Amino acid sequence: MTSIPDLIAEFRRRFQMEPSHLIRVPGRVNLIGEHIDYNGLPVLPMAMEREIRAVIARRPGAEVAVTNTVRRFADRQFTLSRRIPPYQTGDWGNYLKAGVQGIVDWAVEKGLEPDGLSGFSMLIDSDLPMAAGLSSSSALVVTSALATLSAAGLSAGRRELADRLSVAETYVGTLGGGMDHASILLSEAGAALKIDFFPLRTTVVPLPAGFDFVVTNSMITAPKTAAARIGFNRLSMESRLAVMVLKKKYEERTGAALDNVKRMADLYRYLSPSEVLDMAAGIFPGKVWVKENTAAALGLSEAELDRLYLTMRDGCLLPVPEAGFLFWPKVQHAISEGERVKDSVTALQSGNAEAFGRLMNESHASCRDYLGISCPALEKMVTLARSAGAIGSRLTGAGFGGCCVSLVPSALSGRFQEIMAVEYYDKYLKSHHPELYEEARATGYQNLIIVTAPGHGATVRTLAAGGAATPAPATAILQ
Ligand code: NG1
Repeated sequence: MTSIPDLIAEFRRRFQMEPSHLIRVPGRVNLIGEHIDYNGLPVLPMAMEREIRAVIARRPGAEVAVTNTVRRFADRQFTLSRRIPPYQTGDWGNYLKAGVQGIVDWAVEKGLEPDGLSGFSMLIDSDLPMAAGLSSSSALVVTSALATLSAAGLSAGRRELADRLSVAETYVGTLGGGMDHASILLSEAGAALKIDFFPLRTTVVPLPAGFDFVVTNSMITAPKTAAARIGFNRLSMESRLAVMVLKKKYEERTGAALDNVKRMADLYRYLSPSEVLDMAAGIFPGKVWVKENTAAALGLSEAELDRLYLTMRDGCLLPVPEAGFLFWPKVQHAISEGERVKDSVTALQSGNAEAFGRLMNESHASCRDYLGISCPALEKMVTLARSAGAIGSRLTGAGFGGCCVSLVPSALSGRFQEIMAVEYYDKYLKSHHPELYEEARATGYQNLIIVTAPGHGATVRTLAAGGAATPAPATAILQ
């Protein structure tokens, strides 16, 4: 990663101007609680010590010009306006636009005119693996949002930004939840963060002494953009539909109205998790759920079902999977994973690393069996990790590839990393994905096997007048 003085020098070279702010935004690794944030259920991630770094300067007018130290990410330039039109689906610039648009919307809601915001120049650098389930996309959204605030000299609360930016990221077309932005903005160094949603609440959770969290990158890429976003969106759409069917059936049976129920967590205001599971067991299994019977169960026409639940932001319809909607496994995962997060917090608060490790393993099995988001490479990785000494190992993030996180006794950590290097990269990857093996060698194993302590949330610092290389103390841009 480029040092901060070099990044500042590079900014001057590329833009011929002095930078005013340094923005640092970490990635996150989710320890447990996968694919349930959009169900409103709690999650337990920690911020990583890998991050995006950006230096920026305000520029006159409304142009936003962004350049990346990695040339693969072509320069992007666009105009800040009330409605910023997106680039083509899949363009990295959409994450930048999502962050800027998020602040424009926030400003308008606060009664500020978008004219009060300003364009900016930004140079980005990162040592955070991309498309690997470590939240590089949300880190980019947060970076561009903080740049927009900094250029305008505005300040915002971390919590309100986390809420705002999780909605803002849907600009790129994914129906994700709020875990990433909350973890990135609200984490405290040295601990994990339990995050509850609607309303957003956080609890600092201690991590066991004498253990390392080792993140290993399978090299199978897990992008959420383009075609892969259909796979991701289908998971959140099926969960949402399943909840609506449960709500409707309950109302029909009892005659009671369940108000404001949109997500699994909302049902828990009326029913316990095991009551929801029992009810779901009586409704979903043994039937193929297609548009016709799903629409009928909800009292909708198929056209209404399409419009209300199956239309993505770009207007495309989510296809119905060949086997029909898989409501029952989604419900089983969401309910059990939510309970595992609660049990994990209890285990960690009482220093029971073994119990937490078991819950990590159970979470992995649930992600694989109920959500279908594992793949042969991830299965190989967790199996190797457990036999190399991890007391818990699971895929982390959106899945379909990306990374695993393993809980490893510190005394075994060095040996664990050597075994993973040889057994996964040099043997498995080389024989099963030779092209990825070459890429792994070029990337360097130190960027693929990452031991990370829990890091702190994003920071914005002003750079001393004249662009002195030493950042001045944190400003109040983030409160
Ligand atoms: P990653 O791992 O960054 O692709 C995505 C979602 C999260 C969460 C996880 C799965 C976004 C921005 N991120 O994260 O909200 O649903 O998948 O637990 O949509």
